[in-house]
Amino acid sequence: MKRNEDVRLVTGRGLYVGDVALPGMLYAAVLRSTVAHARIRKIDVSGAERLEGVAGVFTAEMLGELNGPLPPSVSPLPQYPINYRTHYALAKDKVRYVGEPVAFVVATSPYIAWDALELIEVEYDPLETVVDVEKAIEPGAPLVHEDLGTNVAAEKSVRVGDYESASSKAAVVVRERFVYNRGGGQSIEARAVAAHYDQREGTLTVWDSTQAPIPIRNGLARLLGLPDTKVRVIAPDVGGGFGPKIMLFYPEEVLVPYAAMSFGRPVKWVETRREYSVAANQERIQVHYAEAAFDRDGRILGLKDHFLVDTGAYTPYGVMVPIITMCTMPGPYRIRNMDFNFKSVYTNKTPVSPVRGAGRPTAVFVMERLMDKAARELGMGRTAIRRTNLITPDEMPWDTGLIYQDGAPNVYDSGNYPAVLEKLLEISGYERWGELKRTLSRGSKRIGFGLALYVEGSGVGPYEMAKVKVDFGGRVSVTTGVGSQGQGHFTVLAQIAGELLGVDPSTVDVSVGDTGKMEWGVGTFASRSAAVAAPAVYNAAMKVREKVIKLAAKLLEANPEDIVLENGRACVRGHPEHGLTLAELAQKSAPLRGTIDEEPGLEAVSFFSPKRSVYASGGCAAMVEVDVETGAVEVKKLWLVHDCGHVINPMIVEGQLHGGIVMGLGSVLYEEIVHNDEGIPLATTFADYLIPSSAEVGFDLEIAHLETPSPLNPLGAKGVGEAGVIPIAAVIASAVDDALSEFGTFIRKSPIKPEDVLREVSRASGR
Ligand code: MCN
Repeated sequence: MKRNEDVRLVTGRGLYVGDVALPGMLYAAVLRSTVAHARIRKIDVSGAERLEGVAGVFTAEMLGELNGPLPPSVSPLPQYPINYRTHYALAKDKVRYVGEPVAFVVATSPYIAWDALELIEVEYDPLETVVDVEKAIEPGAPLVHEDLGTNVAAEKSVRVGDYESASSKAAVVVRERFVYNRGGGQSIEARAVAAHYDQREGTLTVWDSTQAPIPIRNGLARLLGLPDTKVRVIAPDVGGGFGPKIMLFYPEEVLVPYAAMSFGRPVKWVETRREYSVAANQERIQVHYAEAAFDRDGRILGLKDHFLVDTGAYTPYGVMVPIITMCTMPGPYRIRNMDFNFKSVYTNKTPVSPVRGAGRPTAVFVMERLMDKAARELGMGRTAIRRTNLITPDEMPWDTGLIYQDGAPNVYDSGNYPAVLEKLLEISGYERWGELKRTLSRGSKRIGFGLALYVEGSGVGPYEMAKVKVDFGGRVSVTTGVGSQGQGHFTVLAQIAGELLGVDPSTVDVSVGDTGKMEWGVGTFASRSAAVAAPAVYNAAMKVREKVIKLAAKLLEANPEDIVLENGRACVRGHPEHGLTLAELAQKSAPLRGTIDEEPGLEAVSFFSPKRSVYASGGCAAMVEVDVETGAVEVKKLWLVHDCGHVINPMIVEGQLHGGIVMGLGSVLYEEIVHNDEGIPLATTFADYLIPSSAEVGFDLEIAHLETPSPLNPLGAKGVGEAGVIPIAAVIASAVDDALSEFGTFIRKSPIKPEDVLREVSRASGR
């Protein structure tokens, strides 16, 4: 089936926040810090206030009760304590990164608002900056938050089994320092917020390009002192999220509604691309000191990984990223002894929160690099060492012994990792890798093959809710809180309700991300809509189905077991002419006269709350060409085997994997957020921050699916939205090393830029 949302979107009928236009609207612009670390001595807004068309200028002092730290986006887990520090809506006393909001201007046009920013004078007393995460934990490093006395926001040690004793018996211990650098999620639409306060009704309506409208509504109501029935947050069409739009709150998400209430006029703020490059959260940046111990046959005896996560200036998302990294490290391997330690470290940079993959690409990069290195040292094949260590289906459910981001045990619910590996070798023509490497390498160009395996905890709870309804015209509708940023929810959720109620899914209306229609839910992140929101739709649709069948059986004088729902009708099995349309049944369920036995209407609300996360898995192989003279890496072919349990919509799943893979390639080959020693970001446009274009993704891509249904939800589904991105850095590093095997290189860093390749070749070959 085609995607239900596409005709509307490709014919320009989408509604993005930028499209929201209301009479009397004012426009906002944000003055951002141009320095990474400084005390604010003075802010003079008088020049801006005098500019014609400026309605008002805010600084921290003018925000009254809002002049305090914003609430964190996630509640702390008792197992993982943290010294939270979150943004103020506007910086007070001190700025801690380039891009931090300092003042907020509201004017009659966006151009006047931007002009006014130039008239605001800020005097900064510069402070020493701390940019590098390893230097940030050294004694005497400048402190991002002086009151803490340290830059360490959180430190956690976790032990499973006894690594020291296991490694003392090892034949080989491989050790490395790995660095995965900073990157972001680049949605086509940057962030945007519009708000309107209706003074007569006392209601606040906010349009927000967010992945989590319901938590934003709940938080805004509390912050602004309104009952939550008076606050409606709508995430209309959202032009991509990729993680950074899952904040509760960004400063602008508070400032725009506050300004709308202060002026009694609608206010809109639309972020520029350049602002996004410093003000939208980023991720990835970690440094790992990792080692793994193996016996002579290549069996893993234990894994040790002490790592640093650069969390930037604040910790809005707590320690979710390092927890996910840690829990992704063991991957599909049978590892009984583990020793982890992570530190989440403040630096003078844009804050970190999950970006598609959320700490997993780093974990897979580190783990798979260790596997490759061990294979090399043991003289084993990269495939053989993996095969030796894979958890088998009869060992499921497999408890890693760790505690996951939802506070529940990190237990793999299902999966068939040996089958993933064998399928990957089959579709990638593994037996011919050596021959192709020899025959296709020529001149300065070397061909190499890589492989990487992974397990991905997806579909975290706590719950989602859905409403399914058949209206008097027989139209089926689904309402859920989880917004779509492009994932295809308008199609997949329609499919689930349509199939259970016997109607064509393309006729099912799906409404997402509007607290005026659905008040309960959490949001679109952690690849959870298939595993959490879709089961809620399933539960609600099942309730409606039962109601339809019961009513039809009564009216048709038949047994409920004999009622079938198809083509928008409820009929007696074998007698399609003996039936009623859903429209007729809906009308009869809520008549204008007489009495009824049940609640009126063919409508039901239900929820789904998973006990734990569900664990998807996959394997990726790549063929690359590396030019040893220029250092350029070109992907020639990529194969991915993925298991997200029952695939609800194959086309959408395939599209999600394609998108993820391309994002992964950006992360490992092109994208890097670089800062100089003063904390000034050096790549703030797409001329400097390279994202893959169609020229870079013209390679062959083959995807195969395995389906081991999850026992933890009624659809057997596991997540896929982040899956493509997760193995890419690992697989490309493995392939680059293979291509450069004559030099004996070992890639320890992502991204792998041409200069890294050349440096690695010279280092390894002693040139
Ligand atoms: N699906 C399916 N069968 C499965 C699993 C999923 O048909 N077994 C479908 C789902 O119904 C949904 C899509 O595949 O339509 C992705 O499902 P899921 O893995 O549950 O992920 P979410 O819908 O929760 O989306 C979140 C995920 C994340 S965390 C990021 S980041 C991300 C991503 O999705 N951001 C995206 N994919 C994105 N795709 C687009 N176009 N834009 C983004 O911002």
